Amino acid sequence: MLSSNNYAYIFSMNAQLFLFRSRVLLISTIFLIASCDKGGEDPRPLSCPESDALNFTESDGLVIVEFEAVPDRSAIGDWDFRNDFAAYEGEGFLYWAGEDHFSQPGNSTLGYEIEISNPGTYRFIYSGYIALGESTTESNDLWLRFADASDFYGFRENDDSYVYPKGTDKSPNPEGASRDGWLKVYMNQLNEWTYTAKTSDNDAHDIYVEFDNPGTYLMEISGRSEGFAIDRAVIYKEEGNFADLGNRAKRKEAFEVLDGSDATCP
Ligand SMILES: [Ca+2]
Repeated sequence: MLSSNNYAYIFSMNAQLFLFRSRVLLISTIFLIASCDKGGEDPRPLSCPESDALNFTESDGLVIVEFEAVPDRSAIGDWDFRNDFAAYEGEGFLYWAGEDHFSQPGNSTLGYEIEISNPGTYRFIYSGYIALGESTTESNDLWLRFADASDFYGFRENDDSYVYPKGTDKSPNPEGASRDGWLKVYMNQLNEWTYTAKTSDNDAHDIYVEFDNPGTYLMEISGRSEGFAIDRAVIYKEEGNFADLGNRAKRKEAFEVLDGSDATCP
């Protein structure tokens, strides 16, 4: 038979267990609410699968475009949708499986609409990967054009040098290939996705695009070097967290913040 002391002990144990369970429940509830809050922030699909157009929106001076976010992956010409190597963002990446088109842009052109609400000067970089061979100067570029932007050019800060695409009646033009408003955009890093983008051969300039007014602008890419893979484009104002990203280490550190973040679909 249990004495009153035993009952008191059992009651005490039950009370402590209840208290413990209550605390667990409270912590779980707080966690759940926090999770729901995070999920409730206007969730965006990672690659806009239901979007009719390739439309991305700028927010706080930043646009993230997943190159694989195309409405129909079976209709992208000589680009291959892939997700079979390395740590990519979104659902995968595009790989140029066509021939080299070193002097002729416009092959398997893909267009991505970008909705800009904060006009100004934006820098363009992509996450690219040399996915064929082991040369830092082959399978390392694509063609890029912003035909309806207010301006589109290469710029190098240390000597205040500008280069404009051929076919735009602006000069000087980049060294090497350029045509019909397109810039050849290259990188030179092996064995990893690298955020960068340069134009003008042996004369590296960063890539900039100017949007003078709010509106929707078209970014086009087309294939240039067989074996080059592209994961995402980041188009951003060089302000705040994205100021002073001159070298690869700084870019890598800054853009780790964007790892796992969604493409900025509408
Ligand atoms: Ca991607």
